[in-house]
Amino acid sequence: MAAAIRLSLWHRGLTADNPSVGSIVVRADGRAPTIVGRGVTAYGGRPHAELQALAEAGDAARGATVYATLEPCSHIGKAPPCADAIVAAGVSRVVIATLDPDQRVAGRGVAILRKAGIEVVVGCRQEEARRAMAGFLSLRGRGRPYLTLKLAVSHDGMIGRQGAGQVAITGALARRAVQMMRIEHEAIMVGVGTAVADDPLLTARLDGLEGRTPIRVVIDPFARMLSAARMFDDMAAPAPIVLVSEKAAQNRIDGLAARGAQIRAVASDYRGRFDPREILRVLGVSGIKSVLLEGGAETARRFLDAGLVDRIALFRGSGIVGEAGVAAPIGPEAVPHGFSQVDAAVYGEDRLTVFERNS
Ligand code: AOF
Ligand code: ZN
Repeated sequence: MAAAIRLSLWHRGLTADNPSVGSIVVRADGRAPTIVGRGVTAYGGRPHAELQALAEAGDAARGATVYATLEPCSHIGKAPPCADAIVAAGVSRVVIATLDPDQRVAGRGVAILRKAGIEVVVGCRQEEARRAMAGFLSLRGRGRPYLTLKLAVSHDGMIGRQGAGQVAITGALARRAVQMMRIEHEAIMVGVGTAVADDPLLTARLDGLEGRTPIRVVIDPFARMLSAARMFDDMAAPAPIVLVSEKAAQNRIDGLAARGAQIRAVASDYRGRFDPREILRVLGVSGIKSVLLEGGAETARRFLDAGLVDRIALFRGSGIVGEAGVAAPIGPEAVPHGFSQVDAAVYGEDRLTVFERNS
């Protein structure tokens, strides 16, 4: 299952509204177990992982064990159900990390397998697999994308400097790690304050991965975003989504649309402020499973206060911002309140700590 989970990570961020599932077919035959088939959900979501693993295994699937990071599907989509294909292949045992919350599946995949006399084990490395498809599980299970807050905090607890545009808090290695994080999400989101002050590109700029820029989202109730923003210059990247309220002036909306922005209306209160919950709902309707929130402090604080941040990727730099610093939206304590540490890494002078919200 560990191998199947690693395989599933290959297509993270590339399977549209499908999860990236990993599946392997293993034969023991009284010798050391051997992998005879491997599959990962294809780009765009089809074919599913199990069908590819079975195809590679061919006749060797008969009597073998199939490992799948998600319950094999039972619905008829663009292809017949994976559970039926497993039965037809004569597999004798199926090991599943986690059940599928999709209404069309939800236990029916397991039922098909058991009814055919196949031994089924559920829950193997479940936590790890659930982390690998957190976006899918969130969208299907809660109707909203999984939200990761990325923060880069200086030694003196600041995320930037007032009026200074982008300030380097971390070094080059950590910035590359952020680029990797971006391509594993379907969307990167910033508030309009950051979009105007920093004029960020928010693209994926790693060698060989230039085509992998996720959808960029700007929270902009009054359409204050400048149509000259650099974000609109990259014709190869998906058109940025600008979330506006009914209070936004039509001429400003038109200016952004003319630059290629996808305008989405979000309900707001009488002051034109969005409920962060509504923002995630609207993104979920577009099939976006995971969002990386990149700032600024005010936007981050609002999502934190609403209890909507599922994970925090906290980079701590060694430099000092000093005068006119913008304070981080979380306190100086080692573990943010309500979160637990799940991972840590070192990038040169900088440290990354990853936290998940306590459920
Ligand atoms: C599997 N193996 O590799 C994946 C599964 O739009 P469709 O027909 O592809 O169905 C999408 C649903 O299929 C998705 O919501 C999830 O429940 C399941 N994804 N299932 O057996 C796979 N990616
Ligand atoms: Zn399937």
